[in-house]
Amino acid sequence: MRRAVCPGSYDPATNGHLDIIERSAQLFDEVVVAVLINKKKQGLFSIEERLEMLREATEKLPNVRVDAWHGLLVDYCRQHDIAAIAKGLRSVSDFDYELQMAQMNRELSGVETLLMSNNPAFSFLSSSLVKEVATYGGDVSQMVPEVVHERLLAKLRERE
Ligand code: COD
Repeated sequence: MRRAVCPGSYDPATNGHLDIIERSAQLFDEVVVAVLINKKKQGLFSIEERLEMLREATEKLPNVRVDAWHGLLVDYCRQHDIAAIAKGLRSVSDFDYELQMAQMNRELSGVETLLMSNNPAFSFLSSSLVKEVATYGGDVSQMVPEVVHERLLAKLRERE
């Protein structure tokens, strides 16, 4: 079975993330969307909330599952027999960092990285910009899955 992982912080998932997940699901038999836990970074959403939103946003994709991991991504790949890391590239600035991580991960474990050119319609999207725009009342409904939009508005109301 050909398995890939789509790793990220997903705080929260955007339509750019979903595009890469859907395209990966067409290329691989199974895709794991892995929320990487960074204990040094306090996110807006808890890990459990991110997992719930991702599960709902990907429920129509039968070969996609969602998981969380703390530690090196390559250790997750080894433990789950995953041969490829699938990611999206938005820009040249993404490329430098993604290439460095791809080379490091290959050196550590032999796991290959597939860098997919992103859909230009989502080039400007990042979780942090979406949060910032929503915080100041901007409309992000077309930039994130519906479940994320609802949870984001609720979270921001809670914080008021
Ligand atoms: N369009 C297309 N793709 C997108 C878009 C978009 N608009 N936005 C994001 N993506 C894709 C990119 O491929 C990105 O890499 C991925 O989604 C995740 O994005 P984020 O912002 O949710 O997550 P990051 O960038 O914070 O994730 C970094 C990782 C968690 C993947 C990385 O830090 C990691 O692997 N950490 C685990 C520890 C480890 O192994 N470290 C050593 C690395 S060599």
